[in-house]
Order: sequence, then C-alpha cells, then structure tokens
Amino acid sequence: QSLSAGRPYNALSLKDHGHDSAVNPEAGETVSPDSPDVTGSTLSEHNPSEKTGAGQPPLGRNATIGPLDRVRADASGQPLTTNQGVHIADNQNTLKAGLRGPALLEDFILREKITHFDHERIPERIVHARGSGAHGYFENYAPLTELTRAAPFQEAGKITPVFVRFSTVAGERGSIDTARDVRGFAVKFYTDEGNWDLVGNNIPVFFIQDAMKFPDLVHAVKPEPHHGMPQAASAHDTFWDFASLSPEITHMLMWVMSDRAIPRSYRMMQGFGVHTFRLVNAEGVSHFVKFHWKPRLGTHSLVWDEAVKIAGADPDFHRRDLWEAIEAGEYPEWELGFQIFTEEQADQFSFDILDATKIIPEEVVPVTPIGRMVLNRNPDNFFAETEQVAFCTAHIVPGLDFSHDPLLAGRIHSYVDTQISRLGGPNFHELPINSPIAPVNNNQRDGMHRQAIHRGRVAYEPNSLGGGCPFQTGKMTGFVSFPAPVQEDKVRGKPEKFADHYTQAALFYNSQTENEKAHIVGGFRFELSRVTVPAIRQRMVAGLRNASEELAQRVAEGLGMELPEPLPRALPNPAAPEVEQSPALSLTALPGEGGIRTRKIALLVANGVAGAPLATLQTALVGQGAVPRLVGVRLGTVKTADGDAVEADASMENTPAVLFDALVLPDGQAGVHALLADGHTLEFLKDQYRHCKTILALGASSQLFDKLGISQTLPDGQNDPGLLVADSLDDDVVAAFVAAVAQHRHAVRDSDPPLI
Ligand code: HDE
Repeated sequence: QSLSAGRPYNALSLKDHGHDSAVNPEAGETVSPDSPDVTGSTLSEHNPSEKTGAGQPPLGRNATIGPLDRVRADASGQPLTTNQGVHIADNQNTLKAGLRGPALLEDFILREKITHFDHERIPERIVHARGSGAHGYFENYAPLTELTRAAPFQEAGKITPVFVRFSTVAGERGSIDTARDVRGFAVKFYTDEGNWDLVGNNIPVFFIQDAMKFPDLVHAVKPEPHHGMPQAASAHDTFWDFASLSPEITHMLMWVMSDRAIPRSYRMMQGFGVHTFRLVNAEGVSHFVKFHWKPRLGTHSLVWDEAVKIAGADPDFHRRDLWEAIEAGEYPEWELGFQIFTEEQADQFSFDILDATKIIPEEVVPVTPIGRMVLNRNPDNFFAETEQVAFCTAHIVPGLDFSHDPLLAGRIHSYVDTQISRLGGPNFHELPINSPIAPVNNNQRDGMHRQAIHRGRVAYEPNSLGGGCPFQTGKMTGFVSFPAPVQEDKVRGKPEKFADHYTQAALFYNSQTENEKAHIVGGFRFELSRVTVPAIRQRMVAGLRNASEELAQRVAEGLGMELPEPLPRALPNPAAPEVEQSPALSLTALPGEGGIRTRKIALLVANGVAGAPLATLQTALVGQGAVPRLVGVRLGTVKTADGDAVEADASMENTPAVLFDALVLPDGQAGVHALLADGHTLEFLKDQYRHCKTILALGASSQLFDKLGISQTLPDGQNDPGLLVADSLDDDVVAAFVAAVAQHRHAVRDSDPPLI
C-alpha cells in the first residue's frame, strides 16, 4: 500500500470546486455530479449561481441563492472595463505626455481606478468587528401554532433560509480569532413574513444589566485610548478597573474566564439569545422564551496556552475552520431549543427574567428541541456578504416580541443606528445580503444609495390616488405588539433581584468539573497578572470572595497576594436559588455525536519512516471523516524505509502542533532519528502533550517519549488514556486511536503548572 496525501479536506483544490471551471449554464454545461445536494434534487436543475462563488452551492433549500443571483457578478471570459462599461485597452500604464513626461489629468481610467480604491474601506463594527459568515437553512421539527404565529415555526419540515455571522467582540477587524472573548452568534432568518435577526452570543449572560452601561463597558475593554493597546484582549487595567467596580459583571466573568471563551471551532459552540423574548400565537396569547443553539458536534474548547500559540500560527483559525468544513461538505449543524415559561412561573423564580446577567437553569425549565440549522454554503464575497450584513434586534416578525429587559431595549435602538454610519445611510436594508425575501412596500423614500425605483406619484398613506396602496393589513398578518400592561412611575433604577450579583456566579463555578474550575482559576490569574495597578487586583479578588471562597483563594494564591476582605454585597440576603448545581453548565454536558469527523491529525514523516502503517492509518482516518496530514521536516518528497516516495502535506515549521487535534509518531529507526535531529519535533510533541491531545507512537518512535520524559503512567499513578504506544499497527490499535481522538482531550493529563 503506498502512502498518499489522502483526502484532507483543506487540501481540496480550488479546481475541485469549480472556481476555475467557468461553468456556463447558458451553454448547457452542468457542474460536477457529486455536488452536495441536501434535497436530493439533481444538479440538472438550472442554477446560475453555479457560475460563481466558492464551493458548490447545494440547490433547493437555500432560498437566498436565487434572490442573490441578481447581483452576483462573474468576470469569467469577460473584457476589462471601466465602471461605465468602456473596454480598457491598457491596464498597465498611466496616460502621459511622452514616455518620460508628466501624467495627464484627463486619464479618467487611472483616476476612476485610484479614486475607487481610495474609498474601498467602510467603518468597522464598533464591537464584533471581526467575524465570519455562512449561508444555510433552518428546518422546523413540528408546528408550534399554539405557541407562536412566527412563520418559521408553523409547519413540520418548514425550511427558512438563514445567514449566520460568528464574531469576536473586542478585537478589530484584522485581529486574531482565538482571543479570550465572547463569540457573537447572529442569525438572520429570511422568513416568509420578513427578516428575523436572532443576534445572540455563545454565552447566555452578559456583562451588564442596563444598556446605559454599554459604552462604558466597551470603552473599558477596547484598546486603551492613549496608546491603542492591547489588541483583542481584556487582560489590561481599564477592563479590570471597570469590572472590579461593577459587581453585576461577576457571573459573566465566570463564563469568559472559562474555556467557553476560547472555542475549538465556531462549529463546536453553543448559541444563546440571552434576553427573555416573547412568543405570541394567533390568538394573542404569549409565553416567555429563551433561545438556545446546541451544536451537533458538541461543545469543545481550546486550552489557553494553545489559543495563544494558534494566534501566531494561524490568526484565521476559526474562519478557516468554518470555511473548510463547509467547502468539504461537512456542514455544521445546531439544534434550536426553546426554554418556554409563563409570566406566573417567572414571578416565582429567585432571579429576574429581565436581568441579562441571569440564566434560567435547564434543570428548572428544560430546553425543548424545535428545529435544526445547517450551514451549507460559504459566501461568494466576504465584503458584500459577511461585512455588509446588518443584524438588528429590532428585526422581529409577527409571532415574536420583546420582553422589558432594559439591556434589550437599548439594543433595539443601537443596531439600526450603528448601520447608518457603518453602511452609509438609511437604505442598508437594500444591500442584497440584508434584503428580505418577503416583499417590501412602504412610503419611505430616497436617502443615500437608494436602489429601488419607486413608481407612481404616491408616497403617503392614506391615499386615494394610489388606490390606497400599500395598505396596512391589520392584525391578521401584521405585526402587533403584545399588549403587556404597564402602569408605574417613570424611574431610573432596578428591581431588587437585579442586585443579587453572586448566586448564579457561584452556581456556574460550582457546576464545573475540577478541570474546568482549574482553567477558570488560570483565566483569572493570567488576566489579573497583566493588571499593573495592585488595587484593581485586590478589589477584583475581594468581589470573587462573594461568589466562591475557593475560587478567590486560588486566584489570590496564583497572584501571590493575601486574600482581601470581601466586597460588601448590594443584597445581603438574596432569595434561595432553585438549584445549587446545574450539570448543563459544564462543557462536558454536550459531548456531541462522538467520532472524529473533521479532526485534523498530524502524521510526522521524515526519510526512513515506515510507510505502510502510516498509509493504513491514513486510509482508516479518512474513512472516519478525519483530516490526516503528512507533516515533514520540510515540504517535498520523503523516502520511506521501503523506498517509496511520499509528499509531505505540510512542514512542522509552517503548520505547528497547535493546528492539529492529534499526533501520530511513525515507526522506522532512520526516520525517527531524522525527526529527532530537528528541534521542531520535540516542540511538536511537547505541545500536543501539554494540550492533552491523543498521541500514538508506533514502533521505534516511543524513543521520542523518553527524550521528553513523558510516560503512559501519570505522576499520580493513573494511566494516560491519550498516550498510545504500539509495536505495530493493527485494527485494534486503529480503533483505540480513533476512540481516543474522539475524546477531544484527556483531562487526566492536564496539570497546572504543566507537567512538561
Ligand atoms: Fe451587541 N452590538 N450590543 N450584543 N452585538 C453590535 O451592532 C449593543 C449585546 C451582538 O455579526 C453592534 O451591527 C448594545 C448582547 C452580536 O454583525 C452595536 C448592547 C448581545 C453582534 C451593538 C449590546 C450582543 C453585535 C455593533 C447593550 C448578545 C454582531 C455592530 C445594550 C445577546 C452582529 C452592529 C454581527 C453587534 C450594540 C449587547 C450580540 C453597536 C448597545 C447582550 C452577535 O449596535
């Protein structure tokens, strides 16, 4: 059996995906017959968008494909023109008075090109500037007519197209993906009755309770204004100064110091609507709801040392992961769940459901599965789609409504407002990625960049000259606000339960595994160790004492400081919580479907390695949907011990260990020696080991373990289930390796400080 590059999904050539195939449906050409197709419809269905774009758009289910085709541009086979459509004869030289003479002002071709270039950039989002998007669809499981009249939930099997954007919050547009941060999880549903944006995060609570504090929070976490540092990081004085003076932040800090803030992949994180919303049925009956997205692949995270190293090795780590998975047909999937509860239940809870720093434990109100979301198409153009998409909490449809959460209220204003400067005026809804599938008819007119050409003399209502159109529809199809009764004094203040800042912070910490707790301690220690003003550190640890004495003690130890007196509590006697522990709050609660699909596995190679076992393993791993890569000392040909020639897919220098989920060390004495001669090898092995990943050593390569001083028996005497040693490769070894990789990481090896 000869060793080949297998079918690593990120090695799919552009050619495989039709970029350069210039398919011309007009000429009767079709695309490759093995395109992914979620409906089972055949590719003989004409779809002009096959002409352009990345990947192979699956037909049928993604209704945004058709509408967006009207604006898709494809220059294949076309002459170069100006913006006025004039063919350009020479795109190399400015028009000059003589070969060595001055450039001429009349050169409209040069001026148009440079002028357009000068204005290519738009303001980046004030928060969530860095993000990655994808198209897909939501499929509803069962009719929910008793709960809501919202279009996506009316029938079983109903498909609603979506566009999703994942993001970090604090970093600028060109910052790194693996910063410790909340991730945005924004979903635009193009429903039959208008666009609904569920603009959520991967963490179910927020830093603050009231929109009034948002600019303060963001100013504190963003790079400090005098010197513009640090980028994409909360580990600095101003953030922790604000945090230590804002006890309401305590619960959120537990989440952002946990591994939730460094996900392994966007495909492996949960999403949450955060606020309480309302579902309203056709009779006007309302229930409260909290929205949850649960990833099919389970929740998996990086570890901090790994996240830091990935930031250098591949700043686009999450963007690349999402893109490559979709290109390979490994469509990420989430299940949408509702926590549904009544006003009467809400009144009984120990916390306030209008307080975005509180969750409703799943043990108190279970999450009901509602439908699934699949992302099956990469955007054709990053700027046109991912950058110009404008999410807005005000975009809701009949059947949904807001609660009185004061954080949500500020958001309903902010998102429309911010697009006006970011996207250059009030017509951003006409940008193709933002325009609804539902028809838009109203009397709003003009403004910068208006696309629609409105016909007729009438732009007002009521009118008789336009036959009364467009007409208001009344309750049957129109949006009606839920008539929540309100009768109180105007006041600036908060309800009492909002002042319990610590009960749920404790609930979160106490619901984590020992390993997760240690990572939270490590998160606080790292961040606070970067704080230069000792008083801020003191105040922060003093606040943590109110959430968990154990946590405060461990953080204080880590910082080499005495435990300060606890901060005074705003609410000394909070209501007793419904639960003391919530297993659902641990990342281990959602292991996913198991298996190793899309996991990246490094097989180290050098001249003289035993080729046959690697080839067998490679085939087996590809069969399981994993992505094995041959990683060499250099790129180029490697000669195996049998004299076969194989090509390395990557080198240890260009693709270091942190970019892989698992490692295979090859057999073959000469090969192992060649690997040992390169210092990268031990570094590779050390990082894989330190980050608790699965390592399989075949035959002679177990010497590498000795060299690093690692052993299958851990210091506490336990066996390390992620460290596999085999004299030769057989089916049992392959099965044991696959099972170990499917564990994601081996927490028993984790130690603080690291063993190696
Ligand atoms: Fe946002 N937020 N936010 N936010 N937010 C924005 O809108 C804002 C909050 C979230 O991929 C901005 O279009 C205020 C909570 C996501 O394009 C801005 C408050 C949650 C995204 C804005 C919050 C979010 C944003 C910046 C407190 C989770 C990225 C650019 C009252 C439920 C969407 C933009 C995308 C973006 C305001 C708090 C999620 C400035 C005022 C809570 C996922 O309008």
